[in-house]
Amino acid sequence: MIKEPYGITVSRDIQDRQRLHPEATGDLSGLLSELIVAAKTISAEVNMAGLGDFLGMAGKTNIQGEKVQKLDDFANSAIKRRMARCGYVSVMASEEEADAIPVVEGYEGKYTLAFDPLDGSSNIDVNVSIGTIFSIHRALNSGSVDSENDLLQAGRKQVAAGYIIYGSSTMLVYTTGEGVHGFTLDPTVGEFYLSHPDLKMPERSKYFSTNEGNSIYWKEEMARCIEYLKKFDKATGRPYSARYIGSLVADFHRNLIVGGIFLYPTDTKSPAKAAGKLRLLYEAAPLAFIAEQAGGRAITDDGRAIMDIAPDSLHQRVPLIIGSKGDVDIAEEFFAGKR
Ligand code: AHM
Ligand code: MG
Repeated sequence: MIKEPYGITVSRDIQDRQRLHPEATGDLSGLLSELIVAAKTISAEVNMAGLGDFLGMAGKTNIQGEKVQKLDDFANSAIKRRMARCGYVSVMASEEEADAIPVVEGYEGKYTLAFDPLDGSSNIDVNVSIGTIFSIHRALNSGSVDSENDLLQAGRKQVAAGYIIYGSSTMLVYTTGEGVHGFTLDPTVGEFYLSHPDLKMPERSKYFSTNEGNSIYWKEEMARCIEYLKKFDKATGRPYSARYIGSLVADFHRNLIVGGIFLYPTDTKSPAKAAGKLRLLYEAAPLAFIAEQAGGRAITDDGRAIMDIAPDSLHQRVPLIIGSKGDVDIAEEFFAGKR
């Protein structure tokens, strides 16, 4: 059966939201629209993976003798190409590139864009859901040479954030600070339609999502938290079930829809992970914005709100505890030594 809101396209939704702000110039709407075009291109390519020889490592040659571009390189280029001359963005950061990415000279706009072009890319070869994550800030000094600094702003200052999940269907989920809205791609006409208006995360859940294979490297607080969630206690809805895809967008998306807590804490596996695995600018902060807008929470394992962390570098890592508010509250108490 067709749901009531079917028929509202994402462009219409963006325009309607823009009308609520008479001072808006339309640049943010324009930027989101360009991103959506890139997302459709990536979605089409993801759906063709395997057929188009996109699987596996870059540097291979396909059957026609053409150089094969790895899918995450493709996604990175697709987004950069849309942004380079759109006039809405001044500078970008991508998980795929070490340095800040400038736009074509003369086309600098008033926003910054940080993105993970294809998160969970180790899952591409096994046909598991992957996603694109994006975070948009207002540039501090549009067009200035100090553009990397423009990208280093706290999540709390985001003007928009979202992700596209390439799963059993392709969905766009985004927020501009007025709730969280989900759109499903109808691939036959190439249009995203509003399918999940005003998403709210359940206050408590029955799912935890973490890589238990890392448990020998966890701190005691994390280990005790997970043991607690696995213990039987009918009154508090335990034990929780485990759900872990290993693809952040997919794990987050499930928790957004049905509730859940995702934990990627600091661990002692490698020096890099002493600060967590996931990246602040284009993984943790945008998902934290969405979580908070949907009634959830996102913190580090030392109790800081992800949204309030001032980044010190483009690829900074953070421990990430994110999901249903009641569940994150419980984890916070374990990490603070109160349980
Ligand atoms: P990536 O950016 O290299 O794809 O890594 C990020 C991914 C996330 O999607 C996922 O949550 C996490 O890494 C899984 O890590 P692990 O395999 O250590 O559990
Ligand atoms: Mg990633």
